[in-house]
Amino acid sequence: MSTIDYSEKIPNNVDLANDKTLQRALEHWQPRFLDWWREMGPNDFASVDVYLRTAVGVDAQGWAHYGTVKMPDYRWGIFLADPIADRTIGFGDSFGQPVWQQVPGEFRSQFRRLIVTQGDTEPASVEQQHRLGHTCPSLYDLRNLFQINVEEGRHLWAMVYILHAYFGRDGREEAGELLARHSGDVDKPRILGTFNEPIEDWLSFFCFCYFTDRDGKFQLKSLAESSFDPLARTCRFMLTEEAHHMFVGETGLGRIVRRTLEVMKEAGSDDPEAVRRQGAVDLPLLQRYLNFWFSSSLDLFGSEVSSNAATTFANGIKGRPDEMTQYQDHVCADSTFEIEIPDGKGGVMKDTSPMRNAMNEVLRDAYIRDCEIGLKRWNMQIKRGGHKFELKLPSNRFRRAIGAWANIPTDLEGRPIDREELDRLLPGWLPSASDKAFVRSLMQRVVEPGKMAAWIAPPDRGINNLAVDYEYVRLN
Ligand code: BYC
Repeated sequence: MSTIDYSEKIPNNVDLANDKTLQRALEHWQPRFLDWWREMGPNDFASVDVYLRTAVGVDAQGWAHYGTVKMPDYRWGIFLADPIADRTIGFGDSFGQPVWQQVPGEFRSQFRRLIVTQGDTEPASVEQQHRLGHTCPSLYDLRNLFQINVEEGRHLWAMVYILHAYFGRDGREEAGELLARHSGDVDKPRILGTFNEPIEDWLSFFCFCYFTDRDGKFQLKSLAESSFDPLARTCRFMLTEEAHHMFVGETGLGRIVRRTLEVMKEAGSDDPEAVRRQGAVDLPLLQRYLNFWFSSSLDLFGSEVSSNAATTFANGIKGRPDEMTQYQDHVCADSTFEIEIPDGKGGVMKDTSPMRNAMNEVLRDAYIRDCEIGLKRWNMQIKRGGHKFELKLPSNRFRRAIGAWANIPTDLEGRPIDREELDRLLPGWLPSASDKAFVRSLMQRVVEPGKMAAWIAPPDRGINNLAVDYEYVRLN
């Protein structure tokens, strides 16, 4: 097991001290990262003490070490999961051959493109969440937001290390660009659509953690299968941290549902107006937020049929999550996958794609199944409360901006409809201006230890076995 060297300016377990050129290059990038954090991160909270988790090792004992830290003093560094001895390529044309410790020249640009796209999302999410701290529903939630922010910062470090260490001058330039693009910037936006959407309230934040961080899980798992071993190892370690982000999303939304059910019971009514009068989130409103963030996150998987996806699979660059345990055929040279595409006449038709070209869709399908788990749980709560309402994921054809269904008007079930009909119905399917104004009105900051905003139930337990009313952030 490799230990993390915290005596270094950049904590790492990659023996950075023995590669002076790389060390110098990363030490040159480090102050630019800190400048970016000050400008774009939760900097209004730079001086507060936060109960944070920091990795001191990459094994089960070391990755979750808790202590009180001021965020700018968080030790962002480079942590790769330990190598797996004699690891071989798990998919594609080179199946069974030894994995690579360097990037093969012919695959350089494909790797770089994926690593840059992955890296771009990490600082983007910190930028999106820049001001949320001011409206936290509790100190417990504030701490979770900051934990996610510092870890997304570290995930940026993970990709920047790979760019610097393995992609020479191109990689250094791309690392610079990762700090130059900004979420929602008109001239230099982030690469993927969802990461330019504003997150101005905590309901959006919890939806983002539930749906968008889950895309992160699937993409990181696919890259953790890569034949380029340093990339696989860095993604494997990132996944341990990513799990907490999805936990925040799932429990956050679950706590909102629980609170709403309490309010419905107290009011003796499930009328949305009655729920709103009590300062809680009515279920149809929650459904509209789910519709928005789920459909946006579906686009993150790319087109249903993609020659990029076929090439990266064939070349052993990007695999499928849990390739070894979930699939029998790891080469997929002759298999096919059935997809549904628009028939050009206002309907839907089935088409058959070579499996390799359909890898984005294979991932998206698995992602949708994973998204359904939380909804089942929340629907059980709603049913147990004696209500008929059921939360649903819209069809994967609804409101798509990427792929075969991009800009094809459909209803929530994915049935193609006229554009006029869509324009008429869409305000009932997505958060309206008045929904957003109402949600904004709920966002009043609550910072007394153990207290929760009126629209969210307390969590079942605190962090690291501490009480829910522990002072997770000392605002001084
Ligand atoms: N918005 O052949 P296509 C995370 C672009 S989240 C805008 O359809 P391909 C996190 C695509 O880039 C995980 N553009 O797709 C979560 C390409 O452009 P170029 C992030 C889009 O290439 C929360 C063109 O359309 N990681 O970690 O097969 C907080 C044609 O592409 C979009 C990754 O995404 C979109 N939604 O696959 C923090 C993994 N979708 O290159 C972090 C790395 C596609 O022709 N990325 N395009 O200019 C990939 O694996 C692939 O790039 C994609 C697309 C899955 C995104």
